[in-house]
Order: sequence, then structure tokens, then C-alpha cells
Amino acid sequence: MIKKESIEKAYEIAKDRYAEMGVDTDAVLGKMNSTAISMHCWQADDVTGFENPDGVLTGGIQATGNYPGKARTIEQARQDIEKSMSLLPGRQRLNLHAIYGDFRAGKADRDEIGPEHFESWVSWAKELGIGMDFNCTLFSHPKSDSGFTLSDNDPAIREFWIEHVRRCREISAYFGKELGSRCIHNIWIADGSKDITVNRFRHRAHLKDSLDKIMAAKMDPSYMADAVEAKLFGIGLEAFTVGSHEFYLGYAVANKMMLCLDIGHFHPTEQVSDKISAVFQFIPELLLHVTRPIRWDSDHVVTLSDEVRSLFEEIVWAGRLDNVNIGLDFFDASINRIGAYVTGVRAAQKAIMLALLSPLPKLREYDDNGQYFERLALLEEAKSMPFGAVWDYYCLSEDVPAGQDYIAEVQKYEKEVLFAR
Ligand code: RNT
Ligand code: ZN
Repeated sequence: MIKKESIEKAYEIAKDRYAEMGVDTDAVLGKMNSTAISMHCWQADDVTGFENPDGVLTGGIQATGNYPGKARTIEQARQDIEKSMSLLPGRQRLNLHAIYGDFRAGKADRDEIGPEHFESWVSWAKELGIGMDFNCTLFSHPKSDSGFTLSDNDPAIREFWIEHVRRCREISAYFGKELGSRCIHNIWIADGSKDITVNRFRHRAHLKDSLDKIMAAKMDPSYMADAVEAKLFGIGLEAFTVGSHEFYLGYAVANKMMLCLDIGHFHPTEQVSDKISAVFQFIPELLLHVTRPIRWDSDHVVTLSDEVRSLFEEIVWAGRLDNVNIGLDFFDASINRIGAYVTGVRAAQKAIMLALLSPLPKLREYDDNGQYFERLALLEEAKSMPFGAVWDYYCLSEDVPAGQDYIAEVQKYEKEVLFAR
């Protein structure tokens, strides 16, 4: 195990080095604790849910791999999420999808679900003292087989899904009220087609109309907030996606609601971090799905990549950390799933910490004075500051494993719990 004394010694030195750059590391640790990350429930079971244990994942997304130990029941999913949270510093929330309802007392179709199917989640969250976020599920269902839901040409199909999303907004408000913490309800739909369509306008008009009907119910903003998530394409839906970035950006601005940026949903050469300062000119809040795009949407486990680093730099540098709700979105079925959670959340937290540790006042001064060599040099030097010492000390002070020590914990849990399933 990493020695407590070496972490503390290293931190003292790091603290001095950062102080010389004008950065207060103790203040950074405090800010880390007020920045929650919303852990998505769907890494635990490869986006299967509990509606139907043999359910097939549709909607142009895929979890690839068959690593043993997948959570197959609601208890197992909770156990795995709790274990993951026990290895994480700071605060987490849980982000649920509608298909993860508790249907043990009886099945309910998507247009029939209500708060009663989520009571056991609420009492679980109360025990843990965490907040919850929510997502309607408009995929993996026979009524989405045409490839369209809220934008389908058939009014009966649209009505079915409108009812589902309406109910999901009510469930979200119920979470917010019960848990005393505002719940974010995110809408992502897979609607689109594999090949060229000549009816783009009509589908988008249907989607706009369906959203207007859904949003007509005014909800208490202290209980819930709405977000919309755009995408470029899905697998088998390559030619057309109804809910594109431009569509939802327009919708969010027109309706003063939150936009969800999933960093896997953009072109590989597009920088999602660059969108931050643009969208905050028009909207008050943002929701993130932090993931790791590899070629397609992909949903690989988050790592401390350049893109994730610059994403949080842009957020911190825009002074908007408190206006960004941080969710994750990966589902890797080829590695230990608890390890996936812990590695992914920690990577996002490290990116936040790195951004908070940047010597911003000095950088801004150089920038304002047109001292561009100095700006470049300080940006480069900041990269080799003893960041790891601050991170380890943060973990130590939060009483969770520092450095690589969580690997052994994950292995132990795998042996004792996951492989025994
Ligand atoms: C899909 C979207 C969406 C889903 C989850 C399960 O491309 O990213 O957010 O991954 O809702
Ligand atoms: Zn997403």
C-alpha cells in the first residue's frame, strides 16, 4: 500500500510549488468536494435494465464484450455501484434510466411507469445520502422498431412516447422532491435512418411538436430540470439523425433549457471543449456526458485524455464549473465493470482538479498583455507540476485508496463477489 507519510510529504512540497504559481491547493480540494459527478447506472449491466432481463439493446448503441460478473438484478447493480462509490473521493450522484425501474411487484410498459416503480431507488439513495438524475428510455422497445419515436410519422407512436417522457419528467420531480436535490432529466432519442431520407424536415417538425407537448407541463425548477442530448449518427442510423446538434441547440436556446453535450457525439476532429464558451452565451446551464470516443460514439471508459482535460479547462476558465452538471456515459462490457466506474470517475475528477490547479491569473495577465511566448511557456510548465501529489493527498484526505491502490480492492471484490455470481 502507498505509505501515508510519503503522500503527505509529497503534498507539502506540491502545495509549495503550486503556491509559487499562485494556486491554493487546499482551496482546490474544497472545490473538488462541491463538484459532484453523476454516475450512470448503465455501466453496471451493459444497458440492459430490469424491464426485461433478456432485453436487446437497440437505438444504434452497443455494449461490446462479455466480461463475467455483470449485474443481473437490481440488488447486484446497487451493490456494484456502492462498491464503486466506496473507492471514489468526493461526491457522486446516480443517473438512472427509465428501464432500471423496480418492476418486481409487476411489469409496466413505458407509458405506464410512475414514481411507484422507483420507490426502492429513492429509499436506497436516501440511505446513501445521494441525489439522483433520470433519463427517459426511447430505445430497446418494439414501439421504436421503425427507427423513430417522438418524430415518427404515425401519431399513435408519437403519442405513446410523449406519454412516456411526460411520466419520466414526473418521476424526476419526485426524485428531486424526495431527495432534496434537483434531478436532471435528460432526453436522448435514437430517431434516424440508415439511408438518405427525403423527409428530414417532416421528422424534425414532428420532434419539435412532440417536445413542445412534453414540455407544456411546468415543473418546479427546484425539483427537476430538463436537458436535451444531440448526436451525429448511430450504428445502423448513419445517414440521418433527427436530434442533431443544431436542432437541439436551437430548441434549448428557444426554450431556455439545458443542453447535454456528450463528448462522444461529435466529429472526431471537432473539439467539444470549444463549444463551452459558445453555448454559455445563450444558455444558463449545461449537462455533460463525459466519455471517450474512439472512431464512433463508442462509449469507452473515460481516461485523462487531452480532450477531457481541455473540456474542464474551458469550463473552469469560463468560470462556469458550478453551471455544469457532470454526467458520464460509457458502457464497456469487456473489462471489470466496477474497475470501469472507478477509473472513469477518477479520470474525470483528475481533469477537474487539473483545471482548478491551472495558474489562471498569471496566464490571463500574459494573455491581456499580448505576451504569447510567456503564455505558451507557462501553459507548458503547468503540465509537469506535481499534480499527482495533490491528487493522492486528496484521496488520502477522503479516506479512499490513493494512486493505484484501488486496483487490488477491485480485484478482491471481483474474486469474492462478481465471480461468485
Ligand atoms: C447514446 C447517448 C445516450 C445513451 C444513454 C444510455 O448515444 O449517449 O446518452 O448512451 O442514454
Ligand atoms: Zn450520452
